[in-house]
Amino acid sequence: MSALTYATPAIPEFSALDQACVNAIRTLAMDGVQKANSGHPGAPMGLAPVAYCLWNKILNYDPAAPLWPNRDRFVLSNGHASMLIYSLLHLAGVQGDGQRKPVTLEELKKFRQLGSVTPGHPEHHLTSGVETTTGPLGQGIANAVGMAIAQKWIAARYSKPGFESLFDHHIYVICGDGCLMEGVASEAASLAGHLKLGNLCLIYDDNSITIDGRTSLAFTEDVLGRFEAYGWNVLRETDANDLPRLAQAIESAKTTADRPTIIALKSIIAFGAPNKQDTKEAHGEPLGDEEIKLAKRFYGVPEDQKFFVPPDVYEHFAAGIGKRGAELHSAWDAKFAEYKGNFPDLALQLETMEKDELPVGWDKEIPTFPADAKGLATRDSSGKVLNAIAKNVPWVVGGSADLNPSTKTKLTFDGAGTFQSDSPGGRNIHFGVREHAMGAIMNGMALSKLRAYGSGFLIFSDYGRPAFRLASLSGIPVVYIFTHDSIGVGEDGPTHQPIEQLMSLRAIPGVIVIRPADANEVAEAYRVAMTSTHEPIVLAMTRQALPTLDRSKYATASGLQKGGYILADAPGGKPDVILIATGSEVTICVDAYEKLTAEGVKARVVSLPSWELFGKQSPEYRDTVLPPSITARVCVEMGAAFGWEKFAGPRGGIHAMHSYGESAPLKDLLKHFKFTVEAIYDAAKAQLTI
Ligand SMILES: Cc1ncc(C[n+]2csc(CCOP(=O)(O)OP(=O)(O)O)c2C)c(N)n1
Ligand SMILES: [Mg+2]
Repeated sequence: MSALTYATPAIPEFSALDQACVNAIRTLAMDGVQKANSGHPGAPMGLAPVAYCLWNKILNYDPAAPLWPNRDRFVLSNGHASMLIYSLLHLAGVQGDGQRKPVTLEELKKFRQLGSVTPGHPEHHLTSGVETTTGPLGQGIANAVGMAIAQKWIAARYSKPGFESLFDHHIYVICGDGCLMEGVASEAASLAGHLKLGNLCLIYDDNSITIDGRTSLAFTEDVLGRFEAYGWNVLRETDANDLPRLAQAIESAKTTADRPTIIALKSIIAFGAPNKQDTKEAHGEPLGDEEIKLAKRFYGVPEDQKFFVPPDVYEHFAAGIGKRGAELHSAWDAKFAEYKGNFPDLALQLETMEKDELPVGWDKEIPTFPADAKGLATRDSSGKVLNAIAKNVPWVVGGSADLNPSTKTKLTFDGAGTFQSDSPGGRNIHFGVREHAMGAIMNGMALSKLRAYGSGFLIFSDYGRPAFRLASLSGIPVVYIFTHDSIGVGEDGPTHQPIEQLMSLRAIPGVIVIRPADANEVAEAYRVAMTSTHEPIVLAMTRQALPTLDRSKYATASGLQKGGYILADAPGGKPDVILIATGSEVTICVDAYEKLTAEGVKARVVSLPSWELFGKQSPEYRDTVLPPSITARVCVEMGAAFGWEKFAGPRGGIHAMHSYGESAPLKDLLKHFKFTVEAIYDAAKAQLTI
């Protein structure tokens, strides 16, 4: 298992100055945590040598241009060691990128303070050079797998003979025991092994300690054996302070192209702090002034200076990663200009992708669906619209967690292909039954500029929720297509019938949930999804067929763009009662409306496919759709009632689910749970008598 010798071409040389750089990382971390009076000093101290080696000797990264597309990616999956990445970003001189600010010495002193770019855990949207938001353990590993997939995909699609160097970056991740205990990491590592992602290198801080104490308390399996079984290249390193050896190990990982590599590093938490090293006390709390002095004495650096960086340390980083990165970047620019001359269309695609824009004509094939009483399931119209868009947006790449035939998300046009190790340009990804990793991998793909989508049953969105939350927090526009969106699932029964899922997704700040009522609302929902640049989108689709509404009779589906709109109205726009619904319940309301109207009752139907989009409209618009003076209302959704009070108001009724579903044919369920035209009609009439 362990590779004892490495055959690498050039082993970097190391000097006392290199050691000074390592110590600067350590002391900045100790001082930052101490000043904040909170945080984790131990991991950065143990990991400083390997992180230093990687950054200053190996990483192809231009600190002056943190968004350079072919940069090597660095992910700190054990985000609690955030002072490690902040110190590296600072010492390497990583600049702001136009949107996000750099980590200055002042920012290091503001570690964990309001408004700083050095929050408790690294946040992608705040800090220049932070490739992904980490902290919830395990996520970073799965993000990195997504980045590795993206690199392979972009290289396969865009590389041309003689231009391989434009697309050859690597993905490096540091993680700890905690990350490797988490299921999401196992899911992602399993897929990475299957896909033979040789561009991925995981450095495992195998320090045998977590917050509760030794890993012997709860983590005793053969971790590396597991990775071998996944098909990874496994290297074991025992001396976390042997700089040349660490560099060799990383170089060896880099040259192993046929599978991902894990380097297990036996490090010592809080190395150098005499009373705290190798103890759980090095975790989650500052070392204390006295212990910091002792550690600084051990490292041979000034004991009484805080946030001290010897000037030649900055210079050494500039001469290492700085010089290397600048040279590589300018060579890349020249090469890309040549590429652009030879392949202008491909270059334009890459530039459009980098800018988070869409190609001209991206929506030209989105269909309009004719009125049809029988209609089709929104999962089916979704599949058609997705394909129509993906055909014209070459970097739409995604798949499902083993439910392609059900979610209808397969890209079926010529040349779409399947992403596998021998076909890395394929656009259909088989994530396997791994919803959590799918979400986190999608985040990594999107951070590398692919328009990533993933799909499954709405009920299993629960399995991916931590990744959705991080997508939203960090502003990543991934698209989830969740089908089987209600008890309308039918015979599969309550284990497969979502109840609280819609509401719980709506509860994640920043996520836009859209539940279209018919095929034309589906088309509009995809327009919203594709033009989102910073918000994750959830599309909730039915398994069962829904009529395609006659838009010459009812309002046009473009109203979806506003989240909610008047679909059918009372004469003169003066209703006495409003029926409000989403998705499959909209047609039930339309039928109830027709019945009420035939009797002379003045009713209105509001289709409310997206609470979040509706919430973004002006109060005037919202009041036009739902006038506060009209308190007779019936809200209808085959999901949890929780939350609907917002639209029902103090007097309105809520027609929703108050229990789990049942296993039965759809028509029996609709009757049993009273999602019928008659029941809604009755509820509306009852409202008029209150
Ligand atoms: C999903 C998740 N659960 C719990 C935590 C809280 N937490 C932060 S660090 C940590 C222990 C991590 O141990 P390890 O990865 O070995 O880091 P080390 O102690 O070696 O630095 C825990 C449980 C978290 N950040 N994420
Ligand atoms: Mg540990």
